[in-house]
Amino acid sequence: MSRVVLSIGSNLGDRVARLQSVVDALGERLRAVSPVYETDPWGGVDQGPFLNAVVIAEDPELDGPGWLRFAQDLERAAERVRGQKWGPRSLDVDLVTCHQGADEVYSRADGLTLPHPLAHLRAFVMIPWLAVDPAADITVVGETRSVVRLLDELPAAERDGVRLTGVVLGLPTGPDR
Ligand code: PH2
Ligand code: MG
Ligand code: MG
Repeated sequence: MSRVVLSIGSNLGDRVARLQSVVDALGERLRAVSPVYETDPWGGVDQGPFLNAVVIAEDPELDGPGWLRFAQDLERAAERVRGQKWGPRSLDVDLVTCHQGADEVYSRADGLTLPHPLAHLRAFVMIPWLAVDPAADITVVGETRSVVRLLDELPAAERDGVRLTGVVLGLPTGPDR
């Protein structure tokens, strides 16, 4: 069994529909969905605001590379064009952390980077993550760090750039829900 934390974002087109597509694709593997936040663009590219959320999911079969393929398939389905680094996108699905049983997956190979090397610098990842897992932690350069503390260490302006919206992503419906 693997458990993944995904950061999802969109700043092009129907942003809510793009985020909802991830929740829909996870179906009964979904364990938690954060509120949706509108966030100032991070990374220095002049572009429109993002909608961001974090989802937590479990799957009995998928491993790290499997979750990466899942994420890339969804980005493709959203007609994502690989453009400018940190630039606008219809849908971005990033793996933040992945646990295989009790073990945190560590990878720097084949395009699979886990844990996400920038998550601890991004209020748009940490604020939604804490909303669904107040005890979240992440390994930063070999050290386990609490996400609450990491967020606290960011400049206030970064936290202020993440604003709660009233948008709620609909949970998947199905025969066993
Ligand atoms: N994603 C980026 C670059 N900058 N800024 C915000 N606020 N949210 C994002 O999801 C985001 C970003 C590229 O992945
Ligand atoms: Mg990203
Ligand atoms: Mg990405």
